[in-house]
Amino acid sequence: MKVRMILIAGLLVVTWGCGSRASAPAGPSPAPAPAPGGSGSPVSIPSGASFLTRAAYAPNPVVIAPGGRVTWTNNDTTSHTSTSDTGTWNSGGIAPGQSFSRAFPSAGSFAYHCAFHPGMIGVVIVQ
Ligand SMILES: [Cu+2]
Repeated sequence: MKVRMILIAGLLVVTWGCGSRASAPAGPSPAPAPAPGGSGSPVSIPSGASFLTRAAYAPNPVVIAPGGRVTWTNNDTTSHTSTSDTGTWNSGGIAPGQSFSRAFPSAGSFAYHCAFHPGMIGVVIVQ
């Protein structure tokens, strides 16, 4: 009985704490903005990418600092992927208009391609 009351009191404190913190910045920006100020380098998959080989990802190569993030956005009308040549990552199908993001913690040169269209190739350079 005593234990249960302590638990309830604890829950109340926790919920109250969260509530007050959430409403503190009284501004109309509820969405957790993905890295405003841009720690993510954008890579576009342009229209007709299936036939663009090295231009299927732009920019190519994309150069970032260690710990940086690359966000691929599919601006084509068919699905594509960002798939590591060595299997380190695989976005799965990125539908038109969708994007995929990944961080690269350590330096190196990381080749990738599209799993659906192997002619589409790109490189992420982390330095
Ligand atoms: Cu593709």
